[in-house]
Amino acid sequence: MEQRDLQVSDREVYEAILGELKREQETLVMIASENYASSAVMQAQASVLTNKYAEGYPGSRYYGGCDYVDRVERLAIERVKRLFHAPYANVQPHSGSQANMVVYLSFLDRGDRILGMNLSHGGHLTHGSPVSFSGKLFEAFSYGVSRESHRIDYDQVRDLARRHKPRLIIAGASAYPRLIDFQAFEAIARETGAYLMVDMAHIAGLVAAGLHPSPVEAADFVTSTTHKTLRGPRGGVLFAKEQYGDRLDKGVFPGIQGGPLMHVIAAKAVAFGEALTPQFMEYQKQVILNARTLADKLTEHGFNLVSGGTDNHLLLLDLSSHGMTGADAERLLGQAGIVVNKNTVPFDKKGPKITSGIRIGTPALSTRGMGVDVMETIAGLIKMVLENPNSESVLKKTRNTVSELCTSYPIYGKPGLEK
Ligand code: DSN
Repeated sequence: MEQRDLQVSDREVYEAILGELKREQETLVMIASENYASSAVMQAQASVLTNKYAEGYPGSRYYGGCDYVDRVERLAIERVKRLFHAPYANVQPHSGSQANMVVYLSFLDRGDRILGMNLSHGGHLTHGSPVSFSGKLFEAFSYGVSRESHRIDYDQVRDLARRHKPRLIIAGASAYPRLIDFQAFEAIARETGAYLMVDMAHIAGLVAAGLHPSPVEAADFVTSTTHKTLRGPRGGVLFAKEQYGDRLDKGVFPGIQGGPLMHVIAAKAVAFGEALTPQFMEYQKQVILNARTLADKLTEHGFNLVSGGTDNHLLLLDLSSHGMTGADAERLLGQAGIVVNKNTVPFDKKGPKITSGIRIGTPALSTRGMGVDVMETIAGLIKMVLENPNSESVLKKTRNTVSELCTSYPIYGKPGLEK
């Protein structure tokens, strides 16, 4: 087979990738669920392992020639179990949604009741939203945060669980800036006879570093993505109590997936190895410190933060008092080179396409090496842009500062796909 570099063989795709690299280098990525995987992670993902079919599990495959992929999958499993002190792990789910689906389809019957966090209070689509399979296949109920504190209303969770007797309670969130009390969820699940699943996708890196309480002991099942705070390749992973392992393995394959993505599993193994290092713990400390600094500064600048602050890697700004929608704020900040996403805030009167808030996260900027001094600067930039929505000169000045910051904190060495 003739070997040609992508740069030569497919200019269109090459240039699109180069454009994305430039965008990631030249903007401040503050989407709370995004991060920069290491070059080693990307190297593993871009490897020949993409060529291999390996349905089944290490030592028990439906294809020959699996010696090396077996080695890689065993490494990934062993490392991730060590990282989270988990008795069982499955590294094959293609995504967090797939991992959640495996749990539901393995342990629930169609029409069973589930209880998850309201999407507009910070939950996730796959926790029972009517537009997702989770709300279509199961009878979904939702809990939320208290109107006063914006923290999860555990009394409401208990009341709903007692009243509706769900078969599964789901904890975990996509836009919740506070610690989650997994033991409180466990007590409610035990009292009401429900399984407990924790989707720790957003906080997995913090949990791995011991900076957020772990759900592994409290929950029957724990699901996660591997690419958010955990900083691996895009993908999913699943943990459970030992006794559920066989059923979950069958639930992944042949339940809902065919051939595992062995190149992605190799990249997961690399990321889990990185997460076991002391540097990773330092990184996660910085993620939290940066989020707190941003929260404090933005509060000083007169912004209203959902729950008044943050304990983790993200914060939610409620912009109602600034007379601005989340959609407008996302657009304005985007023009200035600060990339965030619009997000509903609890009890939002606006829909998900407009919203009253924005979600801001620090995992990606912390990976670039930015610290609290930069966060203080960025808080000032956010204030300038949002308080001067019609000022071209403010936009220009902000873009210049963003550009200087991005140049000082490169992501993968010099811009360009060439190493
Ligand atoms: N879409 C992800 C997020 O941005 O939080 C959750 O899956």
